[in-house]
Amino acid sequence: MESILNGRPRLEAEINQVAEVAGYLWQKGWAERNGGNITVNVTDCVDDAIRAMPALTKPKPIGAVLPQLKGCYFYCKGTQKRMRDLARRPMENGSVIRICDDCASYVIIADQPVLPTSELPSHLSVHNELLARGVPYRASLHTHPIELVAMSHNPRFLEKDVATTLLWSMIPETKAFCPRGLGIIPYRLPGSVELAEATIRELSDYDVVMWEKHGVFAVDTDIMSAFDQVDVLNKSAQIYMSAKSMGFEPQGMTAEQMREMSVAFHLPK
Ligand code: 2HA
Ligand code: ZN
Repeated sequence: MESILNGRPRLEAEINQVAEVAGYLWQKGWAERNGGNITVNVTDCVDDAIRAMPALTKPKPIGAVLPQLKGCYFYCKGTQKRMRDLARRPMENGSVIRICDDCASYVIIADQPVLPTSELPSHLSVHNELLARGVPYRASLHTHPIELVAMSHNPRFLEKDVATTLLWSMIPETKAFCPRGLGIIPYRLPGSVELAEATIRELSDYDVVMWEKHGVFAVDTDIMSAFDQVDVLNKSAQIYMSAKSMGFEPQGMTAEQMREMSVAFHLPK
């Protein structure tokens, strides 16, 4: 079948990585039914032939004006699509969109007119902010990691940096590979403007943020790295819960051991 991926190895590699991560999300039990979203800014992989491709749909409003996104292209998971299906057939369960010159609407250009994720306004607002800040982050991930979501049902873990400090202290890797920690966003309606705005604010201090009693939102240079950050945090949450279910409060690494990690790995916090 004719696909935008044919003859474009860089774009194909990017989409294959999305498919691989979608499979992991399903295998981990973090992506029930249509749960979770992925968007990747693929503008760097776009050539003149793609720029000339006709739109498959009429322009649709994004719901926000996002000036940094002028002429940008994104791969987006489709709304109501399952991660486990996307893992096998990414171009049937997601699509490539082009942001129109008004910076307020988009068209779908390939491969099929699969409507993008219900969280498109929040995802695109985040990408707009990442470009405005000049950071090299191109991928955003929303998923429902079981143990992290369970922790968010305890008000103690919603206080600033309490969960971060605990999770970092469970195993040295977590601080090394999620060095900015886990931001916390109080419960807001899924898909709401309030949730999008709070997410953008919190992402200036963290790469991964918790949506209370719902899931996490992560950003990084590519989708595998965004997944890895969530994975190390959730691994720590699993270690914490394993210790608790053995009947004791885990000791955690000491403050001195954590400081030693920060110095050795030149970590920001
Ligand atoms: O798109 O997880 O929060 C499915 C979701 C929305
Ligand atoms: Zn969700």
